[in-house]
Amino acid sequence: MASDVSKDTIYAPATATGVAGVAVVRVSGPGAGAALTALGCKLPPPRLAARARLIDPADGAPLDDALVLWFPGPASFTGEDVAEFHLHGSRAVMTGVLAALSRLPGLRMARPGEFARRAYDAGKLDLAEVEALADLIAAETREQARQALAQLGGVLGAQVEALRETAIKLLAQAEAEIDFPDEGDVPGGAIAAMKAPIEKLAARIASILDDGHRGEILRDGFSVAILGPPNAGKSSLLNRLAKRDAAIVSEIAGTTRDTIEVRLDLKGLPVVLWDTAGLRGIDATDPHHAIEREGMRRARERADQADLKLLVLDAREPSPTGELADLARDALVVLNKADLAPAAKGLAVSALTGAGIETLESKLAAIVAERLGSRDGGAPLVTRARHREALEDAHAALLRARDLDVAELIGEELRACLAALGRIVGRTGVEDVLDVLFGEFCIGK
Ligand SMILES: Nc1nc2c(ncn2[C@@H]2O[C@H](COP(=O)(O)OP(=O)(O)OP(=O)(O)O)[C@@H](O)[C@H]2O)c(=O)[nH]1
Ligand SMILES: [Mg+2]
Repeated sequence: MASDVSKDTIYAPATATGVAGVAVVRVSGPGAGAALTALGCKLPPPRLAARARLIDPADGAPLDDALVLWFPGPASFTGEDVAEFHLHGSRAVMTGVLAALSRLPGLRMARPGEFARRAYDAGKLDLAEVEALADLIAAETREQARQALAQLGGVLGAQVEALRETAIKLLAQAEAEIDFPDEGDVPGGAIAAMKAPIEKLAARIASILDDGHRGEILRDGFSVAILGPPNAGKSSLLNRLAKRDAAIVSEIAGTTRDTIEVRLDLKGLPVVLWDTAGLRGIDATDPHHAIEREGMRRARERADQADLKLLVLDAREPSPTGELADLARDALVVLNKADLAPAAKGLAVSALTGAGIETLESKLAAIVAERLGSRDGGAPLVTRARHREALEDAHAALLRARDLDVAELIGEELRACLAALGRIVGRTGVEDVLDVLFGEFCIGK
């Protein structure tokens, strides 16, 4: 067994607490096999479920009639020996099994994320995959789950690995130039010859970054700010789209002050709706309007942050003026209260009756899908700001390297590029440079 005996054996419920048909307890570490036998199970064949009557080792009392699984390391999620108990999902059974495990020597309750941490330490997952695992567990919509699954499949890690390989080769060339500067035919020729491949690598990273932030938007939700004059029915529309009474609605103009946020699953796509205070011209100094002014400030802030502005107008007054006319230029304009203005033209809806809402939902979904859809059919690689920052750092280092003419300095920048790329998958990457350097260049010649 490949387990490291210096490590604790950890255990924890793998399923949410509460009453359920089945609840899973996972054990990982050198004592996992002993935990199975201590609770009265024979070690089942690897990766095959076996039925087992679990008993409390303290007094032999029955704990559950369960299924158990045995994953000897290293072919397991954490790379260690892993045991799983698939229990009846009651609090009493769960409590009994956890208590029995806690009394076994060398076993302790896992800390949050500790199983994934061990998988990462064992090289089973790179950092991007650990993040993808977290995203998959948190996914609320179909498309988020798909993206997380692609990431969990290692798409980003594979790309980064390819970029790193190229950068390592370039660094090896720079190092060779430092050690043996005069071996080329033309002085400085080797350095000049590096410019084009460095530029090409920078361009590859730039094309990965040029993705319209699709991955991050899909992960965080596409934000839609609902804007418009007071009383247009913005909050009513939010409630209608959310299918619940999330925001207060009243006939008093200026009802909404704080921004209200609602998350929606719009045809598999994650959308965050922001309801905002109505925008109108008010006296900027009148203290009676202080709260409304603050509400309007927040509304404008949301308008700037949102991925899409949804401008809601009263269908009886469909021609905005001033600030609202400016907003209308790059907003999706909706005419609400169409029940009161049957002749309204454009995207007419009624938050009151529900008329036109399906059309609006389809329109919204189409806009979101278009913004999140890929130009080349591929899933976006960058799903977190952390990836983007690291790739931007790597890109910047390459551009600096391209403009340098001293091998030592070029080497420095290439190392910075490698370090930035390494951060994505969670490694530093100096040792492998040496391997390539000695492997590719015949030092003793
Ligand atoms: N007839 C009709 N009335 C509506 C419709 N939508 C909203 N209303 C009414 O219009 C009034 C204002 O609705 P709200 O949803 O509070 O409007 P708002 O745009 O959020 O207003 P503020 O928060 O004050 O900016 C309420 O009395 C609603 O019942 C609609 O489609 N048809
Ligand atoms: Mg409102």
